[in-house]
Amino acid sequence: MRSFTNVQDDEEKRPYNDDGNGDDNGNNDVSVGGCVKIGTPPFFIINKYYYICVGYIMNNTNPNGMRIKNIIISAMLALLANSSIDAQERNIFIGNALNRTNICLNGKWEYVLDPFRTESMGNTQIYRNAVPRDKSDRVEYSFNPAQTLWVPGSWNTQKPELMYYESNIWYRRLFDKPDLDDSKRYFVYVGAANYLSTVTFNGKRLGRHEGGFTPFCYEVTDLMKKEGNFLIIGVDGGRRADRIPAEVADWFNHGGITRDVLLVETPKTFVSNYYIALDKSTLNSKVRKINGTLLLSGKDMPQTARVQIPELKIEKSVSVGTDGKTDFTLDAKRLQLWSPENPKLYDVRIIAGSDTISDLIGFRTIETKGKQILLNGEPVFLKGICLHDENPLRRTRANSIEDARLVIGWAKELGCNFLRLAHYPHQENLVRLAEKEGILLWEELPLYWGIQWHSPKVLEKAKQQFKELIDRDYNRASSIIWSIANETAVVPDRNKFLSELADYVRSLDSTRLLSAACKKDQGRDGHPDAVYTYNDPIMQKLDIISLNEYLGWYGGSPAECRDKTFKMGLEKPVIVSEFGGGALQGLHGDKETVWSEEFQAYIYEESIAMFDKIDGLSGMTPWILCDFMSPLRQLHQVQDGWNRKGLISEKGMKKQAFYVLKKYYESK
Ligand code: GCB
Repeated sequence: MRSFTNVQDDEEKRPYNDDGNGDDNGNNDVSVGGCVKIGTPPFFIINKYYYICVGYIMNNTNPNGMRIKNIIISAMLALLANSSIDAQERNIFIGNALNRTNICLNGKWEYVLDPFRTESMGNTQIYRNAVPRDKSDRVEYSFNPAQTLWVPGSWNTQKPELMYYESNIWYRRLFDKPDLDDSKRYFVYVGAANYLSTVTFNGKRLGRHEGGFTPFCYEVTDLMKKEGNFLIIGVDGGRRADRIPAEVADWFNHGGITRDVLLVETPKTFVSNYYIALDKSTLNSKVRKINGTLLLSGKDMPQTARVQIPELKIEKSVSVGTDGKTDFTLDAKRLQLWSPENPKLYDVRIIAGSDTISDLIGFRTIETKGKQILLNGEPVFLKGICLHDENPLRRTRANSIEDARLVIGWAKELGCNFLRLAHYPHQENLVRLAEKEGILLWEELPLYWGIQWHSPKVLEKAKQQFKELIDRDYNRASSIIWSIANETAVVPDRNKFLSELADYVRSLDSTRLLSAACKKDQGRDGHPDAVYTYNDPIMQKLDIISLNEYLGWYGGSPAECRDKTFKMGLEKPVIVSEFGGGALQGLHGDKETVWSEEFQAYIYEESIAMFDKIDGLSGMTPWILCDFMSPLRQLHQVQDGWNRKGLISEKGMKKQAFYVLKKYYESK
């Protein structure tokens, strides 16, 4: 029988914990968040050529003045050639890319490893796609014949030798476009690549994108050829102190191009994105209002665009000014609201010149009143579960509609109407399927352990990642909560950072609620207190107080749940955003035997009973639906690289706790 008397500090028992001081020892990547045009960081380019030149000079055992001079001149010329791209606006966000005319570039891509991140080998940049001109020519890398990786996919789980690889890989995709059309524009769209991507096309650098979970695009119109196009993307999968996430996280760092890659084709002037939502102040009106913003890209402006919702007999002309942007309002009579019980979606069409884009959009409101969350004006209890964006059966990143169906099927069987998409933006397929299936969503950024809160650069990265997520999912009725951080220590730099981020997110989107998974005040004291209090200052900025609490697993015993009460300083709804414990599916013992299914079920029983008494409890998302890959979990024969807190094993087998939670949700 296990004794719990010697269990000390819950926080200290974790494999790693946020001390609130992200170390400042990361390298200084030049790109500051998001799509960065090449040329934005001139020092990087100059440094790189300097490095190549100096490297050559230093290493050349037979120095030849002329040769070195030529190399320097050609490097400077290459620098000038590159900077001519700087002037061009290449990166632009394209919303709803999956539903546009496109060529899917998924499949087998050739690759070259670049473990030292030199970007060039034998003095030739890898993105030049060089091949020896003749038998005496020397090129020190090759895509032909090359090794291949599937895109989308995590490189780690495709080849044993790449399992823990975290440096650079250059991917290449060749394609022809025989029907190349001069009246069109072309964009490379990447659903996500983890973490830092250098995008090049037909030998030109287009830019760098930072952030492993959000989409980005670059325009390639004037570089396209009918034959022999080569798209080369270098992906650096490294963890760094100045990245988001930072160096240590309790999930597997799946590197590479992990989501779809498309070549999107648009008219010269086209609808690049739109933001459409029900105006919550008109919820109870007979004629409700739908607010929208439309963004056009191209030269054909000003012009008139049309917005249609045929099923509601809505057709509205809107004038778009020279800035390519306009706001509009639609009057909607007899609008059916979107809800989990009735996930009604309307076909919304936007027509601008020769461009037509359509999307299935649901209309709902979400707000709080006192300690309640109101969906369409009615209190809702969020019966949720946390999720990582992995398919445990395939043991890799999720990246398809089938992967999304698998987890949504399990969540529905559990009785859920809500998912917490932890700890970073999940694949768009999942968000869209959730909308069709009536599942509400919490979405978040990896603002997790060890973030450099003091760094303005890191704050910019966080803003950029949020912007990209909102650009992608603003129109999704399923998505109701933006969470700005997970379990971060309350220190002044972090409070300032998160406060500014909260304001920023609200300035982009006022149609959703804000939350963050917070810690109790009794941080490092184990579990002696009978009353848990919550006074994290960031809660002032949030709509919902969310808390992670592992009493019974990280310290304390499940039985102690009976003695605890919770005291929130604020009149706001509460979500228990994490609780749980680990169990190896198939391992049985009595309810005090750690790692047994019985022990996990016991934690669930006691925790649920404890949390259910919280005044203002509006939902819970226990940790977690499925066992997930984590390098922090190495207990042999129990974990073997898996965090075992799932209710379902990596083989798809349900553990006892699954049924404990299901029973509770059936009763709610
Ligand atoms: C947490 C973290 C989550 C971990 C979990 C655990 O509090 O938010 O990312 O995986 O605990 O298993 O310890």
